[in-house]
Amino acid sequence: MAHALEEPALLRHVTLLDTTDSDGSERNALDEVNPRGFHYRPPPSPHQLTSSKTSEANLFQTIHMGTAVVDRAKWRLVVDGLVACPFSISWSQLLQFPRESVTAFHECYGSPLKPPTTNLWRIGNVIWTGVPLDLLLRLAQPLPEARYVWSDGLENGSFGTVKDTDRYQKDVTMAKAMTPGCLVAYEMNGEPLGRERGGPVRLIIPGWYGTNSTKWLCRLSSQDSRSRSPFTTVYYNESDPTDVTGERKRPCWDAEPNSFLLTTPAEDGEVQGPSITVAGRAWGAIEIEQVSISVREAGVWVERASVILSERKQYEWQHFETVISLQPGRHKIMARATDKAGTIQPISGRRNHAHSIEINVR
Ligand SMILES: Nc1nc2c(c(=O)[nH]1)N[C@H]1C(S)=C(S)[C@@H](COP(=O)(O)O)O[C@H]1N2
Ligand SMILES: [Mo]
Repeated sequence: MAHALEEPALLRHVTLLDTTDSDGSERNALDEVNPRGFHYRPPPSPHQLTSSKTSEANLFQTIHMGTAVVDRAKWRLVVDGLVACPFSISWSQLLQFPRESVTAFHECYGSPLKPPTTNLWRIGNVIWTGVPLDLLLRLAQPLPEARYVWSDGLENGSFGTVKDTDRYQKDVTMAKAMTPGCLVAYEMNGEPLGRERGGPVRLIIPGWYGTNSTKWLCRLSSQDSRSRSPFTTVYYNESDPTDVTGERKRPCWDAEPNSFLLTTPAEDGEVQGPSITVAGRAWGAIEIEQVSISVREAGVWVERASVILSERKQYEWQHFETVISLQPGRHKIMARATDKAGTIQPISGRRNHAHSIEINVR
């Protein structure tokens, strides 16, 4: 992005720090964690996600340890670590920076306490607005060895087997952090971020699972290694399905190709045949190229249609629609997405396994 020229002028809007490692005072903006404990608000079922943009009310929420109640007057974002020019920014300083918006699917990886075999449809598509992440990082001038950016959330607490952790912390590669669309966000769908959404300010890493988009953001630290937080080691560090030994771990970063069947036919709905409109949405870290529609016949999936998707804007989910012909009776229909790198959604055994529905054709 062409942010380099604006940088010197933007230094007026930050407070320079004399240490490259924060003293932790940014954490004073936390008033309390209330309520404490895990909170999950499910989305509607996939076929009810009929609008192309997901409203606040229809977007799932996932909170591990509790909701941070943040004092915006005390809030500061520290940008430190392996950088030449560490600084902090207050809320009013942040508003002096250029703002950008990104339309992106927002998908939860699913519970890290459960095996990766259930497809949970924790998905939506929204517009985030805030300051481009690369702009803030460039202003701090990361050293060449800084290959990761650690992001800290203000809350503390317990989750699963991990007790009394002082913060939520995630990491993102410097390479990804520098790409367009990554934001230090303060609005969703044009509205200020609510408390449960991570307000006043959260990180957005579009294309990656939601877990990487740290809410109640207070620190961005450039580092030469991955974070050792429970949320990057104990959790969200899964067995790499491409490793035959099953021993290698990989971070839950890029969202794998995924899709769901939408509007018509609705789950268990009865529809008039023989021409059936099959529609849905597909998404992934890498743009989806095509979706194949199959019908279960005598115990096997038989492909009936292959839809080439139109070009994706930013990281939005992509719509697909096609017509297939079905005889009267009960039918099982499946959608399977393939991304531009050629990765196909698995039929079973993974969080992103293909969605299928059953319909009665008249
Ligand atoms: N600080 C903090 N950030 C967080 C979380 C959290 O518990 N604490 N949950 C993560 C997870 S797992 C997801 S899926 C997204 C959910 O964002 P949402 O609740 O706005 O949908 O936030 C991520 N960021
Ligand atoms: Mo999540």
